[in-house]
Amino acid sequence: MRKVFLVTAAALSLFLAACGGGGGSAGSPGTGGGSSGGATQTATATLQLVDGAGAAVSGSSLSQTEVRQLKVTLKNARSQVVPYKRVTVELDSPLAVLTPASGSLLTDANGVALFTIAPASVSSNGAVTATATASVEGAEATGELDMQISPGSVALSAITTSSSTVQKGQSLNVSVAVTVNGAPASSNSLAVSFTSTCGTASPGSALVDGSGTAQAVVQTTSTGNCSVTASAVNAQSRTAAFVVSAPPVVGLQFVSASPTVIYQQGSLTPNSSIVTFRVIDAQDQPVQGQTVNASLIGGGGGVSFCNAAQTDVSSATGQVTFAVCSGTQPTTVQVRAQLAGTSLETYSNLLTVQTGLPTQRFFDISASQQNFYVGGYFTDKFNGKTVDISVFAADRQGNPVPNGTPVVLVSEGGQLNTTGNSSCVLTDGRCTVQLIGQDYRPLGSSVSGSEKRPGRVTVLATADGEESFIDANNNNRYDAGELVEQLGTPFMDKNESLQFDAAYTNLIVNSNESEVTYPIPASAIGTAACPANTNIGLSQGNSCNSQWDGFTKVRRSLLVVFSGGEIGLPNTQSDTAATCTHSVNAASYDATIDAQYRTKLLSCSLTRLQVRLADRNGNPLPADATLAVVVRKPQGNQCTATLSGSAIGNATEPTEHTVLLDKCLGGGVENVDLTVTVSAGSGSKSSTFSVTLP
Ligand SMILES: [Ca+2]
Ligand SMILES: [Ca+2]
Ligand SMILES: [Ca+2]
Ligand SMILES: [Ca+2]
Repeated sequence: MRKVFLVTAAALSLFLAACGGGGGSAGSPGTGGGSSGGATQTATATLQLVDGAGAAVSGSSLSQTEVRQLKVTLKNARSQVVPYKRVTVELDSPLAVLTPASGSLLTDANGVALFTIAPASVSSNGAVTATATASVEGAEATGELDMQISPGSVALSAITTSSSTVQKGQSLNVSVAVTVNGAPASSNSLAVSFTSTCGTASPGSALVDGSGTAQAVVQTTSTGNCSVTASAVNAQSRTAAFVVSAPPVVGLQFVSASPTVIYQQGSLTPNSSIVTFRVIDAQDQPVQGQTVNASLIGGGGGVSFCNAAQTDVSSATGQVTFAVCSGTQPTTVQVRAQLAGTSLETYSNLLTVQTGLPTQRFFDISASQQNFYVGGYFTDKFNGKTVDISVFAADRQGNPVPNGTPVVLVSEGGQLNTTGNSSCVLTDGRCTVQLIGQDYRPLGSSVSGSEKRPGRVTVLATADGEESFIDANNNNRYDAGELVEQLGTPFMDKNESLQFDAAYTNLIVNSNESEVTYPIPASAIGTAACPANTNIGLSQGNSCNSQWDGFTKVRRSLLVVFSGGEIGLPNTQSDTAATCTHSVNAASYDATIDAQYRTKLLSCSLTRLQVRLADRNGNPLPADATLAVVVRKPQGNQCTATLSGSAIGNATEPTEHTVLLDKCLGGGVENVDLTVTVSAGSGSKSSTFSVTLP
């Protein structure tokens, strides 16, 4: 009965297609087994589940452990196999996966395409329908197959480690066998997680390899009784035990001394350094809880550990620290660290204790220009030009004193353009401040034997420092009996008398003036005469003592001239160059300006003349003033003049200049003009000293 029905159904469908007069498609899908019966006239795609050997699998169940293939046989309407035709298979569920993943293959010579099909995972559970489709002679052939998927039973067994005991920092291998439904799991079919109580497993999730095992490496990071556990989904986890032992201490490392240079007590800071060592094991890892003893190697001069205890216990980072304090003298020292109860030891780098203080012999001051256009009293004046005052300081070994050492500067006149208390701060052994030309413009001194000229400015620099001494035994520190260059109380010698003048009056105007002293530690002050051969004019008289003072004031002074901008002409014709005449101005020089400081024609002939140039204060003209010479003469006269230089130059006293003459005939018609030009703000001013040849 059933067979007849099938034939009837096929015939009916053919009939319907013919009556419709449609596109000629055979229309209805073929079904599995649809090729039976003599009258079938549609193409068919027949699906069958077979094993790896091609044998039919009864029950259409996929396997978690064995190969299953989906066999698609393609036939045309005449029941002939269709070779080399593209067949596409689609699954209606992600529970199973096909190979190739594209789901399409060509049929072989027998009209058969073989796809591999497997559960997507061992936990896949349910049914899946595969639908095969192909286009045969203009019509679509399709077929379906329903398959059952059952989850696999996963088991972990036989977990093993490569060793049962390791030292911390070492690693061990761990592996576990994986079965599914009792058979070794296939490669990459599932992942096993590894965790350890004493380190990290890598990879944390390992895929099963081709031999049915999963493996990882455990890197140990702590000590004790440890374990590693393997686990997989739906499987009982497995654990293996191992022991991690502490590695032996193998070394002491010097880490740092901070800072590496400290300064002697009573000098500068810092006066202490932290010296750090590290206790390590064979893996270069820190070891905690180890006792380390320290001692000093070298030293002297009072250098010591700051704390009485010279023992420390290593921290979690394996570190021990010791503080070293400077003494009263310079030295070098090392710290020796030893692991208690062992012969393990190491040494720190050299730690240097320096004086850090400037010493008098290595303390210096200079100016970028010692004579600059400011003027005052008998001369014209100009405000606002500047010179740089630089201070240089080194310790007794000639090394720069520490950056940040302050220097105090004071000036008799003008303005020291500084931030803070008229000081500059040493960097790389030097510092610079600007001196601005402005009031106060100092006057001459009425003190007998002192400087009578105005416009002469004393600048004094002081800093904390030490007296210089002759290190007879070359140990870089003062020892009793070594020669000392004594320093007394510093003062500003405004009137260049080389002595402290507590009070005096200015020349001509009789206004009051006073020199000033600057404090030093009381212990450095005495009543003895100060040396007559060193540091002249830098200590108040009878304020020196007979001891070496490692902490007093070093000092140095500098004279800066506030030059006028015009040549001071001689008041009268000079008698030293009687055969020549020159320009004069009877009102030029005040009687208090001594003759040796005045402008003068020093010598004169038809081949050469020599002059001294000064401003009306008897001071040099500005260093950067230009000097030029021209000859005024009758037409046709060949007389020429050349100067040996073209600028006034750096000086604190009036400058001398030579003019060379050529082809000068004399007769009182040749005038040699020396012209000084001084820049002043946006313009300049010139003045001329004119000499008429005999
Ligand atoms: Ca010495
Ligand atoms: Ca002065
Ligand atoms: Ca004086
Ligand atoms: Ca002294």
